[in-house]
Amino acid sequence: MVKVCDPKGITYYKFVLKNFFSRLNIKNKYGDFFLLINKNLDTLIVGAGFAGMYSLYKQVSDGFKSEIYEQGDGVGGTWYWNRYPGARCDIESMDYSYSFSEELQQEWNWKQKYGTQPELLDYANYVCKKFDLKKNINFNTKITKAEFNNRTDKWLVKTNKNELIECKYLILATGNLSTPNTPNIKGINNFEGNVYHTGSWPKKMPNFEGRTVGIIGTGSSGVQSIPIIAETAKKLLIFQRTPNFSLPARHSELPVKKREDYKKDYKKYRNLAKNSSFGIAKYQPPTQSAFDVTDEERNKIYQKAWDEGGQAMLFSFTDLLTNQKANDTAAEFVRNKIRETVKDKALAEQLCPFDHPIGTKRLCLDSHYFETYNKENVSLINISQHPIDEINVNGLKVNEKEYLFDDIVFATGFDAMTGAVNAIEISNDKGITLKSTWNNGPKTYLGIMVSDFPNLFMITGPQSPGVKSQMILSIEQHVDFIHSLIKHKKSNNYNTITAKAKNQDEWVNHNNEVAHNTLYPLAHSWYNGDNIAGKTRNFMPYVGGVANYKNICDEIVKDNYKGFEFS
Ligand code: N01
Repeated sequence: MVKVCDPKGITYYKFVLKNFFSRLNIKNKYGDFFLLINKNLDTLIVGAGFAGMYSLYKQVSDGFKSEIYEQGDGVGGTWYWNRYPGARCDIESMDYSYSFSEELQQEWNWKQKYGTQPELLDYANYVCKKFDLKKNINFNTKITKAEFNNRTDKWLVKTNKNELIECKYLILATGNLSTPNTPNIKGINNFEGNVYHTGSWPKKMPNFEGRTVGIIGTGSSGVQSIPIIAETAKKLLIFQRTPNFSLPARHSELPVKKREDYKKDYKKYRNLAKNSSFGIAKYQPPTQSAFDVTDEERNKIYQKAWDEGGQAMLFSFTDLLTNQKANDTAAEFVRNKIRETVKDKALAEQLCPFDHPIGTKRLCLDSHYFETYNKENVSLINISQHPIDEINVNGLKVNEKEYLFDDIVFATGFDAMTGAVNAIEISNDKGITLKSTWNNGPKTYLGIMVSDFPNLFMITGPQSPGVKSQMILSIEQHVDFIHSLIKHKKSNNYNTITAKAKNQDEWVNHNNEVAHNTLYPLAHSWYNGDNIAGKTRNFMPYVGGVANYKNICDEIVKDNYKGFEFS
């Protein structure tokens, strides 16, 4: 219910609001026309992607008064914003889907082996409708600030519409790759043509026919969109700072028989996924080292995985992500494929990655990415030795050379994992902001809570397997865990839950230890925060594997929620 402060609530809110605004240094005279939304919410969830939707479903099903606030005008999160040409999931759709409802997984029919963005968005809308979630979602509303009040043990949350809402629990379902990064290049605002970012693509697909397009970035978004843009653009200029490893996805329609067979055994596949490292049923832990076989046998194994498509290659041997020499065998196999595909030998060499071990950046999956460089209308501009000097009215300049185009596409990624959380000014009862506590890199307990920030939860936050796993599986595991914490608190009449600092420190150390036993930290990547100027370098995802992580969480629950403090 929306209302202007009623006289009954006035004293209480007067205090809270004054406190809230004085700290935020906003000159605002409370008492005049302040819009207070008095909803008696148990839970406020930020974001209506897959994490937010499942969290809402779970909360409402158990009788909690819960609502989502979402800045877009629809559900779907990643799949709502990333509408760029060629956008699709790099995990097969039979895996990349909710498992919490048997009815849902039986009645939804995936059409493509890898879900396309439109298909995934349809799925999100279908789920929203099926579980009647819309009535509890506030669209077009951005959460800007949140402050914990230790008198009421509640969060006071502010929206971009100048509304204030109180809730007991604040759940951040804000996504790991949801804050687009546009690099700070000189003159960036001077360009007079159309400007696009893959991470916030317009709903109406632009028509590139007959146009010259410049694209910056060759990560997953660039690798997916480049072949499609090249199909219609008169000219495509690709500005590449670092080449990337990419494997053929081998997309296809999903044969009906395969889909129905999978459905018959869904329980088995979901269990296999839960007990794997990356949360994908078919990628079970390998059993042999790359050096347990001869060179010829190894290449046969890589070739089989290459022909199969997807990320199978990475699961060929136990030591690909821990031993540089083992990794080199896979990396060279892929470089040779690039050399075989790209006709111009010098160009092929420029497309070969040498700067990082294969798999230590998110491995791209493509459809004819390298083949695209054989097209006459496509040019690679290698900016590894010389960055872009400036963007100007008609294009950009590199090393004094001018490149002209009609449209520019930034495929320049995201402020990953912490960007969306830090975009909300979250402060605890001592007035300390979460952003400032994360100045030297994020610290969390299990990627779920942060000590000193009571009743605040993150779904797939830093130091959890999220981005290194089948995301929806990790989302479900986190939502279930958070829900069990909240129910435990409620049934024992506690007011607050928080993570203990000591356990948080131990968890962060464990994360670092696990990561530093692998090759992951060697790459310059968003996993380390390297792509954002000024961001402290810190390996953020948990790479100990989905199954290990789940076992740790289960043990914590058995041990009376070890590391969490209820008061
Ligand atoms: O972003 P990225 P992305 N000048 O950070 C370049 C997921 N995803 O949107 O490598 C010039 O990977 C930058 O260069 P460099 C997936 O997890 C999934 O492509 O830093 N270039 C790089 O080439 C993925 O990992 C799918 O030297 C600049 C590119 O921009 C994550 O999202 C599809 C630059 C950014 O690559 C992010 O992928 C898409 C500058 N100033 C995304 N700044 C699926 O398939 C940046 N770059 C599910």
